[in-house]
Amino acid sequence: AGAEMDSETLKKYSALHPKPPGLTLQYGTAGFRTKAEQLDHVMFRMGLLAILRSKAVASTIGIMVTASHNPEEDNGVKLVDPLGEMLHPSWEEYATQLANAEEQELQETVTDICEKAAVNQHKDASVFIGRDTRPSSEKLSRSVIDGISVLGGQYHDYGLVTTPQLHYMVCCQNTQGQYGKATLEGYYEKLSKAFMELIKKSPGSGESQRHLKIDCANGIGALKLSEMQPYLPQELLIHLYNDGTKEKLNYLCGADFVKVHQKPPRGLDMKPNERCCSFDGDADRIVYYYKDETGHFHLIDGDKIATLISIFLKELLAKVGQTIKMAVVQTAYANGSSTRYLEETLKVPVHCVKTGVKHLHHKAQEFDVGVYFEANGHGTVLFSKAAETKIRQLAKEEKDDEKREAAKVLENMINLINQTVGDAISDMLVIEAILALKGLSVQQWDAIYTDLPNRLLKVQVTDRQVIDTTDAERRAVTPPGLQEKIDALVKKYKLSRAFVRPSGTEDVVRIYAEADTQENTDALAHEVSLAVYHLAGGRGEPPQP
Ligand code: G16
Repeated sequence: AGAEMDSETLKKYSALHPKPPGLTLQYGTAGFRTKAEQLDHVMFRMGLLAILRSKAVASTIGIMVTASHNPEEDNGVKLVDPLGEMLHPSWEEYATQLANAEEQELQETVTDICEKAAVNQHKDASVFIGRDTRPSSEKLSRSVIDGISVLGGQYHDYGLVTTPQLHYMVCCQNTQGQYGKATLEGYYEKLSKAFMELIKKSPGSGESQRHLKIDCANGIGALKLSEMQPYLPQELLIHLYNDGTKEKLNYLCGADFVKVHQKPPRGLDMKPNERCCSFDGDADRIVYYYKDETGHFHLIDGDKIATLISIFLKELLAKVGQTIKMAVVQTAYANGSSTRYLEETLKVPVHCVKTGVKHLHHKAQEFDVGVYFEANGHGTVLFSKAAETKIRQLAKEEKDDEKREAAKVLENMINLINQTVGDAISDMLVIEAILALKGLSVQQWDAIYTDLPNRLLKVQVTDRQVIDTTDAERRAVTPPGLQEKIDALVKKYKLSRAFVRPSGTEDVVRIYAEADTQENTDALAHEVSLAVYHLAGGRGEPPQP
């Protein structure tokens, strides 16, 4: 049985990870995230929290030390729930309480959480740990281990892994291996096997090789892709760039950089029409792109990934002839053209939720097949238990050849997709398989619909929490007058839309705008950023056009 908490030991260990007095951190879009040097106490305390959570749900819990797309100097922590989901929202409050308790209140806070969350302290506890390649991550993950040890929990340290790999491990462990083997080898084998089964059926398979250039953001993706390379079939040749040996993590490269700046990453030379993609710092996001013959850059973001996957799955579901209902979940950042295409042309219901994978994941669970993607390239597909069982059964027993074959393809898609969370490696293989099976070039994929010109900007304000939003973040409720101002600005342009929201991972306010031309979009985005600067307490120089 798990050890009871010894308050003297807690005090002693906590003193080794002291909280800077007065420092308050908010649980953000994906856990705590800030400058690495402010996080030692948070990591220790999240080690404590993971044990409490593990005892409360009698399952293994995951902790990932990463700040994903943020600059190298930052760090952060993501907590993983039993089936690989993000930490349940009801526990975010406990996480915040624990992270912000002053040294002398720590013991009391732990006891308080145990009471509120009905934690049975006598239960066993187990935690899986992973970390990204940031220089600060190793030390911070040792602080996590200190927290775990104080409360007498078991742990397994996976060391350097991608965030989605850790989610996968946790899910494997808690499903007693049903989801897969909880090892890196198990992960590589599961995905590569499903991928091979899929592309076997593609036209010209065995003869042609597919080349893909990958910008690894100078992060963990490079390490894990090179480990995976020997498992991949010869049909897919991956070429790794920005592998972290020379340059800084996420600096002028990576999925976030490419999406926000709508230009290629540094360090990857692109020939016309070559298919390229970028991972982010912890390999849970992916975007594709190419350059045409005129040198024009084309971004294929999360919305186009969701569309490609939806088209493919819809065709297969029609073939198997079952009433399996599919829906797509997006956020306010989704390009207006993507939503229109999905609803009007593909005739798939679309739902809009707040930013953050936790919100998309939750909504997607309502459907037989829920495709969710953020425009920034973070997403996956969820299959309900019932849909999965039905598909696996049809793949085995269906007499009609065409139906059975379609069910088999769906079954392999289920095996290839990381259903626990968005996963750049898994998403990449899903996309490569679909393109191969449908015989689509990157240009043809891009041409499914035309994006409305769009722009993402950031503005710094003294306190970003003065902005409160509603309607899945599409309208600002405070500060007074801001939404009215945005409405008036949006009216000046055609096909226009704009919204603002405080980031949950960086100390900025994010601005999104789209309109009929890039010029108008940029003008609108700039005007909205000035409105934020003036009405929401702008810091530093006013935004420049
Ligand atoms: C995290 C979340 C994503 C979110 C992104 C930006 O991504 O997991 O869901 O879209 O932050 O969030 P915000 O606009 O609130 O800063 P990552 O890849 O950095 O973990």
